[in-house]
Amino acid sequence: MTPRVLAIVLAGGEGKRLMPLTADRAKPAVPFGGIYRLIDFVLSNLTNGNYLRIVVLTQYKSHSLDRHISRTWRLSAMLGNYVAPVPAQQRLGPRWFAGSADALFQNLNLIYDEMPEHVLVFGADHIYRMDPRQMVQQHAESGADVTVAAIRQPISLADQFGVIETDPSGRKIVAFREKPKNAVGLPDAPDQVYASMGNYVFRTQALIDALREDALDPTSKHDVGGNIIPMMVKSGGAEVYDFADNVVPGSTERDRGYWRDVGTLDAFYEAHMDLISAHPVFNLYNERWPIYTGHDPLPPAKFVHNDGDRVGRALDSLVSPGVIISGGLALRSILSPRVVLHSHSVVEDSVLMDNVKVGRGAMIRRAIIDKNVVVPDGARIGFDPEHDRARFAVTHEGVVVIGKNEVIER
Ligand code: ADQ
Repeated sequence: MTPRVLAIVLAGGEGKRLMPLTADRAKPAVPFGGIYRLIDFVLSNLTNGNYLRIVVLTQYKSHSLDRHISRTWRLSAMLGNYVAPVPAQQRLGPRWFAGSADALFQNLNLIYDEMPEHVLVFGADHIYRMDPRQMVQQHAESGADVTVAAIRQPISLADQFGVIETDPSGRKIVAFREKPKNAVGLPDAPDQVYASMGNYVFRTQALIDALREDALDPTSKHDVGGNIIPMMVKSGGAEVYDFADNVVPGSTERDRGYWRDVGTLDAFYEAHMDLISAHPVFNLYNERWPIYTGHDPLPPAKFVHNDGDRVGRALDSLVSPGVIISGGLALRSILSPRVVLHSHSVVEDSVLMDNVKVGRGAMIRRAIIDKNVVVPDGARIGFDPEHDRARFAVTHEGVVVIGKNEVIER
């Protein structure tokens, strides 16, 4: 028999480093890859793995996230399945969650309601495919209090992750340091660390006990990575699940092991660029492990030439339903639903979100443009760094980012 499992997705993060994309939506609701939202990836992994009782803990600017979940993620209620967004309910007084462990603590009733054998606690803002059953199986066989999914990452990124040290067997966690400033590399690869992916499987009682103990500690930040996992490491019950061992049905040598934390605008941009090569390292076309999302009933993308010599074209690009390329050109770009490129416009190496309109002769290079922005005729974006910095956000790597509904002067 498969064990009873409750999955909890932590979706309350603010995503400050993704501003302006998170100005009025929670990070897990940020659009990705034309037709998806970040949260679709974790929810697809869980549902493809047949974990069909899922609560999503939200708090910060959760309106568009709630709407997306309730429109898209409707599982069969008749079989007792659900994806339920649960907003911060201030059960324990008039305050928001202090940290992710506090969010879990305040929702312990959801765990008592289900009384599962294991509780999956997964983050909501990563791009990856993972079969969670393989992790749960290792966890159940080992009898650990918690099993933490881990992946090797460059040591330069150590201060963004929970960094894990294991005993010589490679399984038992002997140290877990949340976002350390001076991490030490792995014995076999000094330029790498073993990073927590922010996905955990807990033995239910061990999680309840740890959350209760943490809630009583006035010095705690009530954070899963910062407090709960280190507490379980101390008591000797924490193990690691190596993501390199995960084999997703339908995956290939090429896209196996792909995982991206899109916590910064540059990482968000790079993960998009990973989608568009002829043989992408992240393959959206694996039908044995689909990434689910919601669709408006839009017409197919249309390519027309209406200006004599100008043919509407797209190359090395993802083009969503409802797009019209009318005498414009898209190169190495992601066009979300309802984007329109007018004659003589050129969009290169860019991510255009829902309903962006690009005027006649406008040129866009290395940009992320959020929903509903109208790019005026003849505008230049991504060509003059100084002019761009004066008007828009520009990332460390020089990607121009224009927020939702922003009005662009010519
Ligand atoms: P971070 O992502 O920096 O590191 P955090 O900001 O706590 O940690 O976010 C983790 C998840 O919890 C995200 O999905 C976020 O949306 C959500 N979240 C945060 N606060 C919440 C709250 N109060 N209520 C509900 N949800 C909340 C974490 C781990 C690291 C690990 C990285 C991997 O702490 O150890 O290496 O993820 O990216």
